[in-house]
Amino acid sequence: MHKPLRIALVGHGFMGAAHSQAWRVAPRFFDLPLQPEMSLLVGRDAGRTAAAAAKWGWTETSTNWREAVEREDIDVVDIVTPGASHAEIAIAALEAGKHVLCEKPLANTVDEATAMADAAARAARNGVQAMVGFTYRRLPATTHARDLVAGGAIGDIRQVRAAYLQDWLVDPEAPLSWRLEQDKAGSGVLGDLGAHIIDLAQYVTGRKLTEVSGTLETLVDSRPLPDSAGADGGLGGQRGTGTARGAVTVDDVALFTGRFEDGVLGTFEATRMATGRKNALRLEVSGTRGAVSFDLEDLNFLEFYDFTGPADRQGFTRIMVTEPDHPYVGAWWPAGHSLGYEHGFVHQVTDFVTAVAAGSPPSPSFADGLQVQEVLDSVTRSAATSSSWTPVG
Ligand code: SOE
Repeated sequence: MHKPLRIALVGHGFMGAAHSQAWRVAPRFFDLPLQPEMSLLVGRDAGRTAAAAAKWGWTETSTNWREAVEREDIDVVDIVTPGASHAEIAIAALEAGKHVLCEKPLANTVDEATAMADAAARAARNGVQAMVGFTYRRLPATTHARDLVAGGAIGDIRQVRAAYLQDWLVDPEAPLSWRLEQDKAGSGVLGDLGAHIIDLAQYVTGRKLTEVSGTLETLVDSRPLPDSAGADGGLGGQRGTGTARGAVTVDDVALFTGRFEDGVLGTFEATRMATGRKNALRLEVSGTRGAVSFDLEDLNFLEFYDFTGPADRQGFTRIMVTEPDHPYVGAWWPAGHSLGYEHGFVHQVTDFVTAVAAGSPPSPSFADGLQVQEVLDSVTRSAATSSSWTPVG
């Protein structure tokens, strides 16, 4: 039996469920070097927190996140609250010597993200680890895409196309939620979905964005209030029965062009207005020898184009990334037995626990999260000033 790793999860909405499932399942499929224990679930409302704890299997509950930070019998603080509280909780936890896993985007502002990255750097000197949850890096197909690109399979990168398309705001009567309020979420679709494609494009290409030029748009600026606080920011959901409306204070469409450090151009589109697209994160990287193309709505596949083969046999090959040799797959089912959305979260905690046990910095680090925050901030500044190219950082 491995040494226990006692986890406190702060938050229990959509991401709380995804992380809870990951903590529960990871040690059953992966041979983890430490044994995660689901010790404490923290939420603002005692009744709802207790119900979530019973559903997901957390031993104790609290309505005060400081308990997670102060208790000696907690090793990891996992943060899945709206972005506005990430910095305060993460910094306090790191200063108390807790390892921290924090949902993306790392924070709501560059200043907060900088303070978090500084706290993580200080904590690292004492063997305390911090990681930001860019989950989509940890799907077998995206990791395989990264490996193919790094191994030269597509040659020199010529162009990048990234999009994250959802449609839950197409209906002007879809209710308000915290994701649409700037004081809680920081930004709208840019930070929520744009952050994912920025991270994934940089991860798969192995290159950082250095300048951007963008536009942000709020197409529906007020929405009906939901009936109860229970509608905690799930995507879409039912509108309330009353007539009261609240202001939407963030963007619902974000478009930008980015230049990577070696001059390669990319286009980025993040939207909740893409009618019919439910959760379509798409990334295509074109190179001199080939291309890779991924779509989250078809996540067991990676398309690969080999530009070096005979011309009469060229075409995108749909690689089914479900063989035991593919990243992460060997721990799951027999070959060809597909994986789903939640597996990325299981892989995330697996990699996190492995890094904590090894005493080595996990990736993506808080410094990586800060760099994504700088890209988001540059897009916002570019949009606000209508300037063509705005440097990152
Ligand atoms: C969490 O990783 C997250 O980014 C959510 O916040 C988005 O809204 C979701 O649709 C994709 O995942």
